[in-house]
Amino acid sequence: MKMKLFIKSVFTIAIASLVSCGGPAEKKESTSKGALAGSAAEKVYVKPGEHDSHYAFISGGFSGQLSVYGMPSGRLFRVIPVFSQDPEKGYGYSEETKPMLNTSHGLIPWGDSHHPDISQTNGSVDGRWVFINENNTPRIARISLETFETEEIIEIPNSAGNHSSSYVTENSEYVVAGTRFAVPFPQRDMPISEMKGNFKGALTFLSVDPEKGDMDIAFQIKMPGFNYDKAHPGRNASSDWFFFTTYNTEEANTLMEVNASQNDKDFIAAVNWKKVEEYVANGGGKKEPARYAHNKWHEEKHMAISEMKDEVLVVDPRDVPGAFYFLPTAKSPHGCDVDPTGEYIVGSGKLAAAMTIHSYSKMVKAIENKDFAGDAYGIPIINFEAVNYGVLNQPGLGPLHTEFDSRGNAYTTFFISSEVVKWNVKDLTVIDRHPVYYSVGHLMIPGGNSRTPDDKYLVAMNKITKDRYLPTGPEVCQSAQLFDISGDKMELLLDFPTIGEPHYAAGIAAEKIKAKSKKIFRLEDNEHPYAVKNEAETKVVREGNNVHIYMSMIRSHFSPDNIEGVKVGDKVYFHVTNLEQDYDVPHGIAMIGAQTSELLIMPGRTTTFTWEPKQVGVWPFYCTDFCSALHQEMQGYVRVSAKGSNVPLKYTLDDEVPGEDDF
Ligand code: K7E
Ligand code: CUA
Repeated sequence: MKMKLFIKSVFTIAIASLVSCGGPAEKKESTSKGALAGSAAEKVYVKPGEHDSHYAFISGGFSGQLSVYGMPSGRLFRVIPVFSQDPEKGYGYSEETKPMLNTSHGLIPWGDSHHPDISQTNGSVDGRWVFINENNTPRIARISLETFETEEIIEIPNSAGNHSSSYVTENSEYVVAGTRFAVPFPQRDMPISEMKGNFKGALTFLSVDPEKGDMDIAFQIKMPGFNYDKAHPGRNASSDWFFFTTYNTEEANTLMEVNASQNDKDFIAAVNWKKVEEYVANGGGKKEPARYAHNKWHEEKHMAISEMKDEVLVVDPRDVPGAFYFLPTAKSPHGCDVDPTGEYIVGSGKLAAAMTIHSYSKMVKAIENKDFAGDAYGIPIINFEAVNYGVLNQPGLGPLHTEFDSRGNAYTTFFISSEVVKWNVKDLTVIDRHPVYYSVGHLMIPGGNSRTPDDKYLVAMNKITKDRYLPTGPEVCQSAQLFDISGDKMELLLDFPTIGEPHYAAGIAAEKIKAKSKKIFRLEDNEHPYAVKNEAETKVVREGNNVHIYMSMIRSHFSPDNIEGVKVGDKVYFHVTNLEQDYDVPHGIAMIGAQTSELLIMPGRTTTFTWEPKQVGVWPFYCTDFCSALHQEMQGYVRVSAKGSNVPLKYTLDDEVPGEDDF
């Protein structure tokens, strides 16, 4: 990783000079022009108390999370915990959320999140859910845009490096998860050197319930053992298709930087998912054993339940003629992007001098005419000339990703030459270029991967910042840069730091989400088995060595707040219900010596943490969230006696047992 970065930065330096002599000279930063800087500031200024016009959901990369920003201000609102534990929110620590991180390998406390994608209706982002993939231990998550919480995580079996994921079809029929690494399918013990022809590449299609969003693995396609890097669904006419870039069509298993860069062209795999769906509906495919976790949040119960599943429906591409083709594409392509019309399929060959743009209508014709150049493992390879719309020559160095506006323009990031290039998709002409600081990966235009881009802003996400911010030791932040793309020229407006490594992002107009954002959980709907609806119901129950505290919290006390009769060796469950029914009145709770995190509990919600006291004494707990003028008074004690002591179990609030007489 370090080595690679080093090589990349050497490249950057070597090539920067190359580009700056060839490229337009007007690229001096707006900081030198007072007037320009002023207008940029106005464009990102959101007055105190006013709202941003857009949400941006930016992946956290190796943080495993998804962060929520406002555009154009670049203000950070929230980090949604998805694949990594988050003590700030108790996610992955509370008994209710731990099952969310369960996998066939056990509880995995960390993940690598890459590509958020917002659900769509009729090819437009609809603001219901965000999907995001975990790369390391292959998983796909679904996040509710009412609660901004992770509602579902499904593990992807037979996959490794879940990277060509998680993209949705035009009506969110499917979320796609493609494997980056070819692996034995199913996994087995075999010599690595026998990879070629024996490893496979799984492309997994997850169905999405149109009402509730619940996911399920519909089918898994056993493709040849290439590396499937990125993916994009078709749009409009091409909407029955899904496209995947591949690299390592050499099927090399060592020193990949050399051995996987031999072929002049790799492929974009075109998959007609409608045909596969039909085949499966007619009984096609074979059930194969596979172990994977399916974790779902149950809103009424306020908890996640993890289920282990044991088989998956596998489709051999050779059994579905007419559904699979390879489109030759230069060279080790990374990004795979389809324009809003659905006609142009852009492959970003990160090692090639030219970008390959394929034509969907040419592809259809070539398939009709069987204009093929042989096959790979039984999948026809379409002749390059027969499918290629054209190439964009020397647009920059190291193209990675492309997004689109609604006016026929594409915007591509160039990692090596550190710039965003705007080009006309039909004419294949470069219109504008703008440097970014530095080494840009993805970029995002709200709806820019859909039929209907909302194209005022573009966010470039950069891997390296070096001198852009105040130094913070050897590790400096990664960052995003906001552009105004409403005019002919891109205008850089703002830099803002990001959390973790921003790979991709998804953006949407705020109106599509704002009004339905949840404010509280209704107490009367709370079916958590340990919930209490009022203080009279609070109690402490001993079951052997387990002590269950049914606790409530309201401004500004806990009930009960004095507990005695707990012993060393007990496992104490704090089941805590926040009785508040007002917006923005969470309470927190933390217990000295607890080996979990604090809990931050929203109004109407019940959450549980465990505590195994190791020492006798009288131990305090307190509210961790400053909730009222009497927040500091929101506290209590648990008396812990020696193992085998006969101090009776007792729990009180204001010296009374809750629920008795005056309660
Ligand atoms: Cu989409 Cu970063 Cu996962 Cu390119 S990847 S940058
Ligand atoms: Cu409740 Cu502070």
